[in-house]
Amino acid sequence: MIDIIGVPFDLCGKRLGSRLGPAALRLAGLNQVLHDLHVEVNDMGDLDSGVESTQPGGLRNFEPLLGCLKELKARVRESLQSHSIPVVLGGDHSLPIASVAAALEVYEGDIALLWIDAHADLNTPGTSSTGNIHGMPVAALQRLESGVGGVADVQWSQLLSSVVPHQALSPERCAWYGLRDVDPLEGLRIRQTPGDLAITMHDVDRRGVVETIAWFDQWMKESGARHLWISFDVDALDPILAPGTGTAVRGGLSYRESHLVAELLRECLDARDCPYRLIGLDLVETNPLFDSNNETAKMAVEWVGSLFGKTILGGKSPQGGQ
Ligand SMILES: [Mn+2]
Repeated sequence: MIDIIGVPFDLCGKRLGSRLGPAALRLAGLNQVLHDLHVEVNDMGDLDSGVESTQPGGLRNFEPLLGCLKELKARVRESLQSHSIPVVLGGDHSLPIASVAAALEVYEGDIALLWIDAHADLNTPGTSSTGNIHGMPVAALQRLESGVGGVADVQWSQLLSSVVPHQALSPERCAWYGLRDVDPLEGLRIRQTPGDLAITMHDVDRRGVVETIAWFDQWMKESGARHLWISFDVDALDPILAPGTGTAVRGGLSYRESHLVAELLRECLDARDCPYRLIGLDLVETNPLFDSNNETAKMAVEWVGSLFGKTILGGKSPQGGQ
């Protein structure tokens, strides 16, 4: 069973408009694609997203974000506790602070995170050049220090204490895929963490999807985590094919590469000896205001279909351990 949770919240992103993402993804046929795979889908509708409000000296739109994250976390927790797979439709990429936090709580820290994105989203208020919280979720989940003082520091502490569990996400349980726009201090953080896994577009160019997903599978097995959360930012895709995002960066995954990523992840998950399972998914940063004929949402929906087992001939892939 999959629970679809729409979150039309875009107040912490670079450009407004990803609040239209949940509707665009539904109109692109998300529920039908999953239904055709014989997956039971429970569409829980959309959460309230609040209105713009920023305190002087504070993080942009912190108050509405906090309200939204608390509600999302409760919804994702319920979904996980009922053994469904929550699929969170954003909205901007600040939302996984809540969804992954819920998973950390329910599974008592036994999760790993696969962050498929052009960006590492590992900034803190102190290192961010924009102040947009959608570039800080991985740092929040790891409970990094804010690196600033004043109101913003108080708010960061409030975010960590009220959303992120004390048992934070271990940096050794974070993997990135498709990176190509990483700030210098984010790069430094990633390089200084021995156990994390950062697969960049350079790696994809050089070694291809098959080998890099094999790295990921091996890393998952060595991490010992039994639960996998995937956070998929559509800006991982090449903007020539998927222009509908506020944070487009040229040189992303092609249509074929992105599908191969999803198909191979499904093969890994379906393998008889796979020690981990997929527990949840975010699908974020779809922004129809920058799109052309809803192509980005359609591509994201097809990608989800591949992740949940759609194959060209139907049935399981021959490599899937069946
Ligand atoms: Mn991104």
